[in-house]
Amino acid sequence: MSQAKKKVRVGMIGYKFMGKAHSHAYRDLPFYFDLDVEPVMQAVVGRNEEGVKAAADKMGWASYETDWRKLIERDDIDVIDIGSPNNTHAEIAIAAAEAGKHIICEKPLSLNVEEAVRMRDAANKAGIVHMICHNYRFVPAIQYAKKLISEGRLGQIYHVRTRYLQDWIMDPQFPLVWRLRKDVCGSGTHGDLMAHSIDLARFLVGEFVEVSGMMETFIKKRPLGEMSGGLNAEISDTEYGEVDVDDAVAFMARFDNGAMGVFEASRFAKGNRNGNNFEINGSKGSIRWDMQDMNNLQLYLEEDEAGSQGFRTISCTEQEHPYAGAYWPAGHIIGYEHTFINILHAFMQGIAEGRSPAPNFDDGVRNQIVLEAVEQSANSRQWVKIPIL
Ligand code: SOE
Repeated sequence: MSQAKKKVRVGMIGYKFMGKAHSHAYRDLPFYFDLDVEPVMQAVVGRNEEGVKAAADKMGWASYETDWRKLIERDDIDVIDIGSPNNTHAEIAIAAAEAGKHIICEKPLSLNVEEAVRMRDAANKAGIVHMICHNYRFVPAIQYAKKLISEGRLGQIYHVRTRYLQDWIMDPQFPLVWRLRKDVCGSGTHGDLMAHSIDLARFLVGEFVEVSGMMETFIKKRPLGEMSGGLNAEISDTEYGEVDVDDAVAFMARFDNGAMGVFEASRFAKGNRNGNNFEINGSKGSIRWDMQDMNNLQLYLEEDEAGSQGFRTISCTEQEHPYAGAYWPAGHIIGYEHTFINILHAFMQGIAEGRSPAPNFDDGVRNQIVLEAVEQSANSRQWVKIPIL
């Protein structure tokens, strides 16, 4: 007779865009993967009772709360999943760690390095399992790129260049929502989009050594308003407020292994809805990847026969490609939502084995250090060295 799996009872904070992605992933996870534990969608939290009740019913949560503190006090909750705005992450995560709950937290980890370090230290002191939700690491094509680079197939890495471009706030009438207010989100495009590119570069290339950056805010005042679901928003007031975060950011970097990096992120790149892409060049080959064609990896290998060399498209949907085999037969593609299933798979297995898989709060701290160094550099117009904390 097979033994019942240990139940891992999840309490999730926030039920909008990321809440929907995480809820879907918890529901589908056991469908695709044989886990060593059984995730249970125990409770969801939101401040608006009507909204959170409807979300719980629709997404399959067994109960709801309107105050995250109640969730942390509950002894039928093992995991706190944080998808609320950035200025809430530190307080919630530290309280959750002190209560002995495992934590998965949306990116960026916090508003600044000081908060991120406190979160990491609290999590490590409590001995709980922790992760930060950099979901793009879990795209099969990116996991495969990591394998190729680790095996030395691209040789010594010389260049990484990343672009993360969107266009959803370009209308000057798009309101001053929480994602555009420094006190709530820490930074704008930088923490929202560039944080992902920094994570991918750390995953695939190495650690940052120094950076030189620039940042720009194109629209300086916006009407007040709130997010209304997905990336939509509604104006709630006739008043205008000052925008105090970046609309676009670019920086250059040096890595510990001698590689050079060029990074660009913007929410002012018309026509780019979620244009997250990069190219890496090594002494023996290159790779290119684009989120809007996420199942494919473009690979150039010098070892290919002369005359047939060139970038070729690898459909990362075969059994050999990490995570791909859990889904469909080769060639049957997966999408954005599966990146969350994959990362939650890593998290649940981490809980089963009592370890914090990468990217965890240590990665969150290192990411935040790079984010902050780029901001310092943009303000001072000087190169800034990356400290190790
Ligand atoms: C909005 O810019 C957003 O949803 C980010 O917050 C996510 O992290 C990114 O993956 C997609 O775009």
